[in-house]
Amino acid sequence: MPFRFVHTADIHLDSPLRSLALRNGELAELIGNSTRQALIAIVDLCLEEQVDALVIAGDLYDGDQTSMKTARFLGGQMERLHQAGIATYTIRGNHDALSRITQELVLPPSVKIFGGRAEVIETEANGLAVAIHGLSFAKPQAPDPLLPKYRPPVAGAVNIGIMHTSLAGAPGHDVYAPCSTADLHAAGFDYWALGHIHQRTQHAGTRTVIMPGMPQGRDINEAGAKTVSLVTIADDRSVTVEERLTSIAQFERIPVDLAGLTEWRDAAAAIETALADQRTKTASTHLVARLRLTGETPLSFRLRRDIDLMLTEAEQRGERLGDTWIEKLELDVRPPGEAEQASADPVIELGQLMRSDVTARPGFRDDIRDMVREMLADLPAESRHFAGDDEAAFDRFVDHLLVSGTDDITARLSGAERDEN
Ligand SMILES: [Mn+2]
Repeated sequence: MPFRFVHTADIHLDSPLRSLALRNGELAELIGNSTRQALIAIVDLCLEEQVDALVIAGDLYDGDQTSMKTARFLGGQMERLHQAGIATYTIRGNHDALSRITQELVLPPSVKIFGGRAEVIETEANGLAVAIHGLSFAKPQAPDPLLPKYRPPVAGAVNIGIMHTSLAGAPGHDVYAPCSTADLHAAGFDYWALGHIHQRTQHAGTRTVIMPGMPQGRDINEAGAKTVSLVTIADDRSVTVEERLTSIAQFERIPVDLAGLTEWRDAAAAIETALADQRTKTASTHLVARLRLTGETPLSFRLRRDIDLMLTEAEQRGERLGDTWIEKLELDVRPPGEAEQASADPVIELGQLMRSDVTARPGFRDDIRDMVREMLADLPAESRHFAGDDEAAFDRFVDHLLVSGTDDITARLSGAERDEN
């Protein structure tokens, strides 16, 4: 009889909303509740598939400020597994290393939380000997490799390792329990249940090494459908992995080309077509769209001036499609043939002057940079990434502000002039 389990990580339960753009109360509630929905979906899957165990490879919680409400919710879900005779194996990652709620909350005895020293739990499922190895982060930082601390594989058993790791790491990101996938393949374990990186990857090699990604994205930078692994280890120790959908809502970037369109209603129709197209490709119940309007169109001025109206149009069409939300509407549209019109239209000429001359002046740029820095300082540290994480990215962000600010002023001037006609 095979040993079957569900492997997930990085649920970040009750993570606070990270997108300042979620001004729609209903949408904010949907996203705010989505990590809980994902955990419910994971437990449902465990029950439906009658698996032997649930494996959570760290960052179950989002931080040490996690409330007792979150803990009670978690306890209730663990209880459902316990009642069904399904064991839970979990480790702590960088986000839940210091969480006190796991100590304060009495979880069912079927839940094993590995400690800061490597341990191996030997169990038997359906006649197959299984050894489950785990090690928790004792602190939020883990700059040294943890693999050497794991116990050796148990002879004659199926060996499953649970580890929270940034693997080889990525430039600009902190390193957590660094480790090469080659070393994991060579460690003598049958399956490595990894966590930490939010994007799913199966690392090819002699053994099965999987970073499942998070089961529910929390903002546009965590776009796409999210899943967990349903794993079956047969008596001959062959491993079969199925990917199962868990995200209740999925973020998607949707480009909409408005090139050549002259009528407002045609632009709204183009948005509806793009939304409907993405809706059919979306596996999760809810689609949360970031629309980006592009192209040369005479509507450019009106779109910049009346973006709130077009947002309402898009929201209405999303409602009509069902379970389709607009997270943000971005504008990257230009008036057609700007160059030829320049001499004829003083507003366009002024716009070009601002872009080529005023915004390029060092004193002006420095003032804008200082203003942006001041505003960033007022935001929580974790919300500042949008303005770039290094000097070059910050400069690009300021460039973008100068260009879009110039376009906005030009649009307003042009709109004011037209209103008088
Ligand atoms: Mn992590």
